Amino acid sequence: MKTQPDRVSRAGCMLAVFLVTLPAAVCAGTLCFEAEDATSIEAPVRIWDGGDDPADQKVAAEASGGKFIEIPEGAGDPPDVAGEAVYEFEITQPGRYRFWGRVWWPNSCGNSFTWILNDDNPFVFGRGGTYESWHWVRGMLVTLQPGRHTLRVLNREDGARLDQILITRNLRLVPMGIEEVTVSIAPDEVADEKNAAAE
Ligand SMILES: [Ca+2]
Repeated sequence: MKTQPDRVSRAGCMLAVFLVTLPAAVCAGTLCFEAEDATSIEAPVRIWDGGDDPADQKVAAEASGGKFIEIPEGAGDPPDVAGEAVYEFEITQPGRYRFWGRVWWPNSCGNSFTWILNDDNPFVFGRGGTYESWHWVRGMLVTLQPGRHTLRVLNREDGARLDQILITRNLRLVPMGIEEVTVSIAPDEVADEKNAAAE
């Protein structure tokens, strides 16, 4: 597993957002976690399986943690095929939050997910025209109250890939490259282990 020694570099920052089970230091109200650390995943959404295709190996090498979630090519689209990754996180400060996702699109037929925050209406995330490279895409701008929230990333088009998710109160922040992971939201002992390593 790739080590991330830079996780500790912002340890002195103010606490603004953290996971309910294990608080983690974050800067300026920004929470960033790995897409592959989903609380739960339902097929055909899957964590990249480490295949030996050289092109996929290159994509993985440029992903944070060397992993990402994806809708496999040919998996099928809704309503015939569902599937989702679910993320649960804790907000401690009320305010306006911008959501971002670090994505890799193969083409115009695989450049979106459906994101649903709590019980909000579905948000079509993506549809950009940058293909075959990791880049950040802007998501919802929402007002959040302190407490636990759930983000669902649903299958919308096969071929789409998601590396990191970033949630921030800094509305001027534009993420660049691989962002520092502030907290692991993976369930149970996996998250505990990763968060302990990051402290
Ligand atoms: Ca990742």
